[in-house]
Amino acid sequence: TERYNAREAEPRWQASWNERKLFQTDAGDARPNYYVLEMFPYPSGRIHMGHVRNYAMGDVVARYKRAKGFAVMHPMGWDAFGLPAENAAIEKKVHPKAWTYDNIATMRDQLKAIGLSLDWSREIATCDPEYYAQQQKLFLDFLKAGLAYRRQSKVNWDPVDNTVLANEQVIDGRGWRSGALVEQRELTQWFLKITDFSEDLLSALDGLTRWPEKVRTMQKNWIGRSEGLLVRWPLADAPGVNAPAGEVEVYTTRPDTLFGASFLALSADHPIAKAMGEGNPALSAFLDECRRAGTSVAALETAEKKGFDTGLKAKHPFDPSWELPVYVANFVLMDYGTGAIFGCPAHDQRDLDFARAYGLPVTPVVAPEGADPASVTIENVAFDGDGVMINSRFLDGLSPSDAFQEVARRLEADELDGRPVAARKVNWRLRDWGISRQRYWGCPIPIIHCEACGVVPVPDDQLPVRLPDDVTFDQPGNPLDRHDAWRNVACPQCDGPARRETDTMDTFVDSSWYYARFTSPRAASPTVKATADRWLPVDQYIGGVEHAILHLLYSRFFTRAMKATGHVGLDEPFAGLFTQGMVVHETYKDASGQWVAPADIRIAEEGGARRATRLDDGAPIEIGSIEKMSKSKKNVVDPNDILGTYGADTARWFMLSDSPPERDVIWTESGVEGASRFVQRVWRLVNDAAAKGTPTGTAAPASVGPAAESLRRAAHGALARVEDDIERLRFNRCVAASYELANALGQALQAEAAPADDMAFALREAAEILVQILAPFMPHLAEESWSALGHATLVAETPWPKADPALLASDVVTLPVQVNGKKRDEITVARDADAKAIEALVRELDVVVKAIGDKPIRKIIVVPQRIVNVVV
Ligand code: ANZ
Ligand code: ZN
Repeated sequence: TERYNAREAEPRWQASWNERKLFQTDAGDARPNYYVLEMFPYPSGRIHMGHVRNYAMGDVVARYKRAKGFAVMHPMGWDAFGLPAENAAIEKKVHPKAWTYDNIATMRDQLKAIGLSLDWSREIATCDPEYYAQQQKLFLDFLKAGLAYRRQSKVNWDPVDNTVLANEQVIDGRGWRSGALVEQRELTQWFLKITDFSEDLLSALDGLTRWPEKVRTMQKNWIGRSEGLLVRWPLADAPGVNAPAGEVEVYTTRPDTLFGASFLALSADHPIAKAMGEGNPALSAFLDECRRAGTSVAALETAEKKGFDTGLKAKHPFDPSWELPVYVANFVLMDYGTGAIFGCPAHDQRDLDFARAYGLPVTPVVAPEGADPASVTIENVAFDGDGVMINSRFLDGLSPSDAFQEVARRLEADELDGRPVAARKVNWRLRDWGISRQRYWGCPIPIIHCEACGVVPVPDDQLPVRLPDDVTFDQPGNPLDRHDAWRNVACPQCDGPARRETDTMDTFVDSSWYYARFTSPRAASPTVKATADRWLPVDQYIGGVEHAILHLLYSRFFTRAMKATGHVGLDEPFAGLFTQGMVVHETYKDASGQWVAPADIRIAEEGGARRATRLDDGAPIEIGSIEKMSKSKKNVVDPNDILGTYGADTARWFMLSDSPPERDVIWTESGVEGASRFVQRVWRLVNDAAAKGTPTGTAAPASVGPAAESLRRAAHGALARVEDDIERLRFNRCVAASYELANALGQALQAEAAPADDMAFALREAAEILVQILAPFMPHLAEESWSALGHATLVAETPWPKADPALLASDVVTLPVQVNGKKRDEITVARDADAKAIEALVRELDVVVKAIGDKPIRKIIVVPQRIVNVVV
């Protein structure tokens, strides 16, 4: 047989799939539907290996489900708005639109070359007016429903470039281009009311049983429901201190630790801090410093804890004679709780760091269970575990949770100026979603500002608000602000002078509903509800774990908001979620410490050690750690090179072969070569089996000898395993099962020069099953092989074969293991294992060892093929 020529075969099969429109999903299709979706790519320029892995996984599921008789929707599109296009415009002087659509064209061709079973007729790009017109309608519907609103909020302001910066453009507190210290400015911005759904977004996570546990936990933490207490602390008179009289209200989730308090701390934006800053230059400078440091939670968590003693004293709610200092501290956020805390250093790490820096007392009030209260001390690690209350007067001896209740009960009953000292409060970390971006390359917010009428929604018949093409990037700032002809319009209500909103939407908005748009991608409304409801939720969503929080949470919110506005009839967009690992690669450095690309080196094995040298001059190269493929470390392998050398099937196969899909896969040249050899091996096996096997469609012979039976078992066993493993997305195990079947088929072919009828049948059957289980993974090789086996139809149109249960009867049995009549465990052993062997296994079982403790075993009763009982 000639070698299989992937470069010739792959485009040929892709053309036949296209001709037959095999992957287009028809709205009228009566079969049960299945929606598989991979997170759509940002058109950055080229497809990278991470994309190949992601889409290869989705394609296995799509092709398998199609073979199983589902009407499969498997669409593709482009998350096409965003900052990189504007940066390209500034740096390379290309228009964002041209840059984006060029990239899309390149990447579309690349994706097509991978042979993915995508329905390209549904392709969308979020920067198409056809798409964002509908997004503008959604926004206006949300506005009507009270799910969108305007308020003042902070932005990063670059005082040199006079422009707003996105968070990723602020590097170490400075503007990325100007290097100027970034300031926080207040702007009026648009918000979406995700907090209306906090409770539901949280509780519905429990129903998402086909989501990774870790993603659900991350969402839970992000939504951040906490139960706590608002506690009012009266301020002591402070002669000589310029302070408003009154009180400080704090929010705490640990009122049980109230007797361990050693200070109060205010946010730099707290009204008291602001008022005191007026007449106090030192404090005022400190407040400025806090505001500059960045407002992200991450920035606050890592920054050194700093404070400023205001000189104010607050009185303890249980003891007015106990006065605590009031600081302004950089780790207290204004938009959480009340913007003020009491610090309990012994039981909160931030408070402890702060107390150590400012010489404040550290009093433990919770002793770990079983510890001697007298000996509990805190060094540099705060204790946040459970235990028993100490040093806490009437709380001593209680558990922290009982102490919480006791404090709440007492302070709710106590009064200060005629109102309760404390009130219970549920707090949420989740904030409303600010979507205004002062950028050009995004979806225009369809609003007009009129001097007379105020905020006026753009009327339906004037939608979409299109982005103007004639913009310039020669000055910093948003080009829409400078585009008078676009900006200045007549008010739709009074016809008076008005101007358009020049902010565009956060690109996360674009990706929050694209999965719904795919169901009716050309409709003149955001969705066609009945069609959306037929396809949604997405049965299997696959993407990177980096989107575990924001993208998924925003999408879950959008689905709810779209339901509230009549566009869909469900709450949860993604029934199944899978987060795949990354593609990683070794790194290489030359003697001067510069990164070197894998393509520029040679690696040789010498006495078991690997040594690298540079291809051109033989200079030694240091082999470094294995890292995520990235341009900066030069350890990227371009999918195009791999496709050109080995073909798409090899790349797809290797991507899914080595590691479990949720883990990282290490890209190695030897691994790819191994995959490529397997492609050729399958091709030889198939041709050999075609020659020696029975013709297509021959029925099974009446009697089958042991050798043929054993091959049939191998084939049906592999088929059943692959089916089960695809359902569970365990692709690497499918690969292993395929290798085993290929081995069994290879051995049988070698043993049989002229097979009898039963073996001829088994050879053919095994070859066909092998091709069919490979088809979702290596679809081109599978078509070529299917045709070599004499089929006139495509394997892509062929139903998934059924494993014969009679050939699956396993030769192992599972036995329950009892200790004194109580079931503790089970073991799986060979059906014909003898009592002695079973006894030996049972003695070593962890649960048995634990259950009997140090008692001697009196007897082990083994009933072969039934049960084992250990008597102590
Ligand atoms: C006293 C205390 C003692 C606290 C202790 C914790 C441990 P979660 O659970 O995330 O809601 N806190 C409250 N408002 C804050 C703000 N605006 N900025 C920074 N920290 C703030 O966190 C609630 C806890 O975070 C609160 O409980 C408060 O510190 C702090 F051993 O009060 B705690
Ligand atoms: Zn008007």
